Amino acid sequence: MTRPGRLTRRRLAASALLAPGAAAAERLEVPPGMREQGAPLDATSYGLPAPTEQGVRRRSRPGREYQPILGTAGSIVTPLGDLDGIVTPNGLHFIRCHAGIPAIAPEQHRLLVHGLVERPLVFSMDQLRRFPTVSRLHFLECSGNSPLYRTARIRPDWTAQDTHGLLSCAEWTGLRLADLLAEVGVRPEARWMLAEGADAAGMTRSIPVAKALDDAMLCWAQNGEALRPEQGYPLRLFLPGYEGNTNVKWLRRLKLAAEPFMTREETSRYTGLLPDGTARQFNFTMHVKSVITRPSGGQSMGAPGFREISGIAWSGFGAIRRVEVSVDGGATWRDAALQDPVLPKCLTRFRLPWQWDGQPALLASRATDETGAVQPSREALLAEVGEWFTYHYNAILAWKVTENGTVQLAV
Ligand SMILES: Nc1nc2c(c(=O)[nH]1)N[C@H]1C(S)=C(S)[C@@H](COP(=O)(O)O)O[C@H]1N2
Ligand SMILES: [Mo]
Repeated sequence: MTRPGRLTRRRLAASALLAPGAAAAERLEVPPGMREQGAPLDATSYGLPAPTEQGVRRRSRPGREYQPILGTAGSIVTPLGDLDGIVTPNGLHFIRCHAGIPAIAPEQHRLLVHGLVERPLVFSMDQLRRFPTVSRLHFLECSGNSPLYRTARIRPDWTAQDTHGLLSCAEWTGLRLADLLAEVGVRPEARWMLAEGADAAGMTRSIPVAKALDDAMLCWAQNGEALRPEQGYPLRLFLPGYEGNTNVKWLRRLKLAAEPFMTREETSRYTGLLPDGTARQFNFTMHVKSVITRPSGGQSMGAPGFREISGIAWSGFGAIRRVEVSVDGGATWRDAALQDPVLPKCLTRFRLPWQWDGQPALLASRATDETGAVQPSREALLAEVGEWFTYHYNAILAWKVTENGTVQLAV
């Protein structure tokens, strides 16, 4: 197996980092400093990005015109093309809601655990916080991310926010669901667990008990602070690697049972129709996937010269092992360097140095996870699931760099 390359000093030195003449054109002078005092410190502020960065925002999904305000059922997406590293700032985490964002007072919130358990119990937030706590970095992806199965509505001006923005990554903090289930005593016949939210959506999903006892968490914090209201404040179920929908927000009830509950969200929704007329149900785990975020749709290249191609890769089945990058539409591939940390069920940042000669190029990335699963081509994915499948699109995506330096979606 080829090891991913490292960005060594020698490789960097060998490439001309700047467009010729960039520094020499200006006189070498110390850039001017401020002569006046800066803005005073607001001692009780909650910080905001620099005014010139405030265009980096979530927005509605493509398809129709972008809308400033959505109804209570909708999604808004993360600006992946503007972000660095792997962590999504809380104010930019994507949002998917089926009945708006409920306002829940934490001191009144309760979690009921019942069904096939020895001791049905109700927990307050204070009681939940007395369990041992864990923090883990994980991605969260809506299984409806990347609406690219049917080409009719796809437009070349879509950005990475449009194609992949129902995806975020955060450090999630809470308790291990296994510890809570030990407290109530799961009966041996219990194979499934219903999770229900307190919002008006009546969001309910059946989760295998095996997952609940494995790495499931009940979270109250993301990236060091309390969950945002839109992410499920004060409590959400977090199932690493599972499709976004199963990560029930505003969690109020867990019920253990022998059989799955066959709720709306796992029958008429979140199933996939296969070519033979059967449906793929309980398609929980998000498949291996990647996208180049820089350069990506809507960005412009500027003058020819050195560019770092950079993007993110992830898999719900474990850690990313390898990311290959092509600049010629898949004719040839090179191993990208994987930026530490490379964690299971988490975004991994990859990077590849590239000398752009000013000619048209077709940039694509292909991820492999630790199970050996390789991200499929669009043709291979469609051949497997057919043209009427809806969720879990994970095919390789290409960005077209044009001669005048614009970057467009090429699918
Ligand atoms: N109670 C409740 N939980 C929910 C939802 C919801 O509408 N209500 N939406 C689900 C869907 S479809 C997704 S993709 C994720 C999105 O999580 P986020 O809004 O924190 O990004 O939450 C899931 N959990
Ligand atoms: Mo979703």
